[in-house]
Parts: sequence; structure tokens; C-alpha cells
Amino acid sequence: MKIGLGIVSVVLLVTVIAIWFARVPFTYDDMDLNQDGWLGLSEAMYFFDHGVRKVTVEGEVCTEYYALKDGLPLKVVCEN
Ligand SMILES: [Ca+2]
Repeated sequence: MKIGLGIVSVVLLVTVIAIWFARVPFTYDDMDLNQDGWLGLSEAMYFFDHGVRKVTVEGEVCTEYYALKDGLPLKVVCEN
């Protein structure tokens, strides 16, 4: 019984993490801020609370993702 509950918990946790990764526009490497190969909870939460704003880069309108915590840019995506 306890093993079955453990398996269900792991499957649920993996599902939640997969859904979360599908929602955020960042790669694992983007979010691994200290480049240690592991995504810490604080790193994940830093990227989870993000906003989107338009910026101009070399005359092109791009999308900038920024951290709500401190307003620092996380990633800039341009069409071209
Ligand atoms: Ca890390």
C-alpha cells in the first residue's frame, strides 16, 4: 500500500514538473543560473514569477522575459 502511494506521488510530481516546464518559455540551461547542472528550487521559482514586455533591439521589436522579483531580464526573443 505504501509503495503504491509512493509511486502515485512520484508520477504526480513528475506530471506537475512536466506541466510547469511546458508553461515556462525557458530551457533547463536558461534556468540553471549557477551552471552547476542542477535546477534548484530557488532558481525555478525565480523564473516561474516572470513578466513579458516588448523591447527594441537594433531596431527590431523583441519580447523580453523578466523576473518579477527584481525586474532583471531573463531572456530576449526576437522574431529574426
Ligand atoms: Ca543550478
